[in-house]
Amino acid sequence: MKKGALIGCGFFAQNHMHAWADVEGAEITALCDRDEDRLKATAQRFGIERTYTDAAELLKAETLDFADIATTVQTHLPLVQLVAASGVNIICQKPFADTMDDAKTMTGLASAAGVTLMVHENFRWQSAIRKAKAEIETGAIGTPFWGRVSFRSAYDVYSGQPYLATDDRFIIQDLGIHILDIARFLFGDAKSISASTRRVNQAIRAEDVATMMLVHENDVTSIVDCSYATRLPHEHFPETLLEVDGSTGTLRLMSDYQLEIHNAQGTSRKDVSPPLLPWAERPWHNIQESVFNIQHHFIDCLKSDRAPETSGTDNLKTLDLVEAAYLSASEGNRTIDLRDPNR
Ligand code: NAD
Ligand code: 89V
Repeated sequence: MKKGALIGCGFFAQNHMHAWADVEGAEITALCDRDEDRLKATAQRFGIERTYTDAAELLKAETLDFADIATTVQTHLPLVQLVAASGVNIICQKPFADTMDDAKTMTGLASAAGVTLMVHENFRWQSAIRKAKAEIETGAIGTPFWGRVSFRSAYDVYSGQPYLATDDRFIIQDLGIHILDIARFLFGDAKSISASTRRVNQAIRAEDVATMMLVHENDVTSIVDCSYATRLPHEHFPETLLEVDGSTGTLRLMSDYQLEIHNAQGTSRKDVSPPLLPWAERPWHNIQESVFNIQHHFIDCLKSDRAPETSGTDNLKTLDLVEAAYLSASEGNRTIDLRDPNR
């Protein structure tokens, strides 16, 4: 049994706790939050007796295999520092870091301490996305040459996550990071990116619309677009839609989890809806399922001493896309050569 502690008992951590209860071979034995009310509420909800308001105290007192850091980005570096110094494996929420320097410091600390560090980059773990990727890999549409990964909604994300309305950066750093990661997952690493951003909702601080164009190392061109200002007749938050054109056919992941493949054999359509886990709530159930899937993967990796798919080191490439997208948007959509260290 891998024993873990959750650090940060806020809005999203409740999903982590439900998922941990379902992951075979893992057990959360202690909780930490500097907010006593949140700590107490989560401890009561999940029946956890050992609680701490200070992560250093938690690490001194507990014997752990892993720590699950579910705080917002500002505290990731000090917490990763503390956990790695205790020789404990780490799963850390996205966005991993505010800067590439912080991210590299964290991967360096984990590597020096010999601990596994995985970023909780869960969107690529949604089963609909994985089924789409599996179709591409079977050759159903030939060789992909163009793709679109799209998330457009007018869902009120600000009520659950109020910091999204006041942070200096919004949609690329919070949501685009997932969508860019899916583009990497489907088409591989990118060699260039350009981006444009808009703030449509004047009640928030930063951009709520972003359109990015990537050229991948295999010459696939992809469009990654995100919006929280898009009022559709059918709101499908939090679905990510896909369009992939290949040399012999096309793949579309449409709303309501409809996966369509068109090729010389004809057109087929499959329902790839995620399961509704017993603790999940619509419309969040696809994200909640991906939380279970990624946490399950983390424990598998610990058991088999493998690097996780979304390791800290892997996530540096997704973060680089985020940084380059902001740079491009701030310079009139300039195309950023991701291989150029001087940019
Ligand atoms: P939140 O503010 O609701 O919760 C964070 C909690 O961490 C708070 O209770 C706070 O008191 C606690 N905390 C902060 N610093 C601490 C410290 N040093 N020691 C102990 N406790 C500390 O935030 P949230 O909305 O739950 O978001 C947390 C992270 O999860 C964010 O980075 C967010 O981007 C991410 N998130 C990811 C997804 C996803 O699908 N992957 C969805 C929502 C949120
Ligand atoms: O990932 C996130 O932090 C969330 C959500 C999935 C709603 O975009 O903001």
